[in-house]
Amino acid sequence: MSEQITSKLAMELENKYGAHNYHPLPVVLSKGKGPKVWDAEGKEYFDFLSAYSAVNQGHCHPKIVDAMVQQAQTLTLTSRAFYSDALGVYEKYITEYFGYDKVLPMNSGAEGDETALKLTRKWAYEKKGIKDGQAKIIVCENNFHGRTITIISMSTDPDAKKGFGPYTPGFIEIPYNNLEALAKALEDPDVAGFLVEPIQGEAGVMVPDDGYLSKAYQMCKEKNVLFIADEVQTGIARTGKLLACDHENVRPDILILGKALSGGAYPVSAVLADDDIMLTIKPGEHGSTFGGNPVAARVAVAALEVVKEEKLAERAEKLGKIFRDEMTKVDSEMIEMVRGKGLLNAVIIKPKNGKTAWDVCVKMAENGLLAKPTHDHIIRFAPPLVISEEELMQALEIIKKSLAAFE
Ligand code: IF1
Repeated sequence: MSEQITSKLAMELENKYGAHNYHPLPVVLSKGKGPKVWDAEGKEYFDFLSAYSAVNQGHCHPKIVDAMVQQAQTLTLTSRAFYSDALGVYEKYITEYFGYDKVLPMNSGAEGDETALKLTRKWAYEKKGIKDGQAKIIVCENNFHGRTITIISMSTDPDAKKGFGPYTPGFIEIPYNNLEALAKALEDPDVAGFLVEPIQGEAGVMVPDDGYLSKAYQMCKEKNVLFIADEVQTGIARTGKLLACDHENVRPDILILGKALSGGAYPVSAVLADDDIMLTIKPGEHGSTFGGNPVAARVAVAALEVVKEEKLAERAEKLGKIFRDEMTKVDSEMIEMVRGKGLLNAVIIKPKNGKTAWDVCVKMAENGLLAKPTHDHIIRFAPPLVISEEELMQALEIIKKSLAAFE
């Protein structure tokens, strides 16, 4: 039985017994439904973080929860030592949904990225003919792909990286949204892949110039280099299209998905590619105990169905425009810039009288809206895509009222 505890006690417990690898806002959540969450004392909030875009389908979506509960009561885990009657059904569904020959199921986003890196290296040696151990992968400055040692090895963020060496070699870092730098890096014949976020989330919702992704893709093709898209955060309708790459009609050679692939119900990630890439990994060369388990498989199918049935990409597109329009009209000295795509948006905050983005977030929480600052001066606004227009307008009122408190 779960015991009911106060917010104060919940925070004390986490501080005392949990590692201090996070600095959460002082809000203790105990319930969620659609775009809203409630704290331990019953106070209601709009959730404008959506667990970093994992909860695109809204909290506790009944269809996803049903799929999860039903499968959990039937069979939860087989390992991949055996077949299951859920996995193949999911694999057929997701590959047809995104238009790839094959999928490799994993659990976390970081594992998805790791899988893509291994796949790229294997392809480099078996198909491209790069000498064993020499393959290089181009990545972008200010990237965020997760927390494993190899992934932080390609990070340029000192907080993520410092103190965790030695690092994995084999990466070339170039500035994001810079095609000249990419062209130069692509001159190296040992380059096997270019790994890129279509919009950089952690960097503060950095939207590249129109044409960046499609030109980068073409340039990779000319050099027989794999274009690898990390759509862990941007994928699954968040930016107003099913994939952020769809805005430029780019079909990545390797596509990495996570987060909203489960609607936030379960850790589910996936790597999609065609046979000539995916089949370079043979039995015994990669895997995971939980990857593709029956619950994950059923949950992911339900989560993807919800995206189509409820037209979440179209909703994100429409509501995102309203959000940016309304925010741009707000008369506050603290708003330096509003940017984003679909319902993945950020507001750059100019500190005022010592008050920063953190203080704005604390004030918004008081007023019933949760968002989290990133890099001290940026607030990300990314509600569940099921939010209604009326609710969005209510949320905007809370944001305006909170900013006004600092005038
Ligand atoms: C944390 C940020 C978001 C991601 C992309 C892979 C992963 C992520 C593009 C790894 C994860 C997270 C993880 C979360 C904070 C969060 C985040 F602020 F750090 F950058 F979303 F914006 N690729 N993003 O954004 O996925 O292994 O976590 O499932 O607390 O580290 P994961």
